[in-house]
Amino acid sequence: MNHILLTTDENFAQHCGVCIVSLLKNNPQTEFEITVAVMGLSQQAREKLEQCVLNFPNGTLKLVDFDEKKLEPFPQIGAYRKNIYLRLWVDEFVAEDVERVLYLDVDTLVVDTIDELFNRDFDDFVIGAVDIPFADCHHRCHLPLEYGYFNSGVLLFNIPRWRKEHCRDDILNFLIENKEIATNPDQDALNGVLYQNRMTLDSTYNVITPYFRRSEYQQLGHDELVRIRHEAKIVHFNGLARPWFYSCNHPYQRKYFEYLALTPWRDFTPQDKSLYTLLKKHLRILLGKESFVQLSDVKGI
Ligand SMILES: [Mn+2]
Repeated sequence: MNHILLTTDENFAQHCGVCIVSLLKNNPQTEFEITVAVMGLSQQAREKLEQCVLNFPNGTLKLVDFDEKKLEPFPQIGAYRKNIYLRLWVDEFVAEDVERVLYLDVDTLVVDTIDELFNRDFDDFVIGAVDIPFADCHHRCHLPLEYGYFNSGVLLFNIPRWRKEHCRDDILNFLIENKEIATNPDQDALNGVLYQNRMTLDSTYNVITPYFRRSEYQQLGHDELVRIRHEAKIVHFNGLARPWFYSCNHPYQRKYFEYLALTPWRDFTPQDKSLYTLLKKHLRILLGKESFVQLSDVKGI
């Protein structure tokens, strides 16, 4: 049994459901116990999330209510809401004997098999995560230059070590000491505390938005960019590239709606959908002004 953690509030429940469906649909040979830690979620949204797993024999869902009081000592930084810290309680959301948990941001889609993450040797690490190329956060986060800086949207947790080494307490201390500089709060703190105990996962496990822009990450080289786009396993709609906005031209927007159709939120209509945005969306592509590559370019279809 493989364990997955997601966290959501009412606003992101739909995206959480889409992410769950994408995971189960693309990993039919793997069984998952999915824990969703929630804060202030309506009964209606709870029922919808539960319905998301019903058509899949390979997934069970457990909703856990998070006690907001636990967040009190954590600083509120910038525009970030404190619910970004929920993932840090990963060890409390799963049973005592669980050793490995994959945390997924709800703005991700699982688009391929990921069972390899659960089978690889991981004992020497506390966490597994994907590098952000050319991240310029080392000075800000007091990181030695030889270590990469990882994105916190996809995290593989070694639960016994996370628990034993009191990582959550260390992260809280880091945040209290560095609240002026930790402008990506949870991500900076995870990097700041765990950089020496992190397994670097291949970029295909957290393909962030810039990989799909025509003009970004060119320094990685054409072959590497094409490899990561083609072999993407987890796509992360980070930054402003939200597929639930109609005007977004991220190549995986189509996939978002494909999985959305398998959830109780299937009747969702993007707020910005209009004749104007429809024309603009397609004209951008026709006129060669779109910064995103197309899914046909990515997958050769
Ligand atoms: Mn995210």
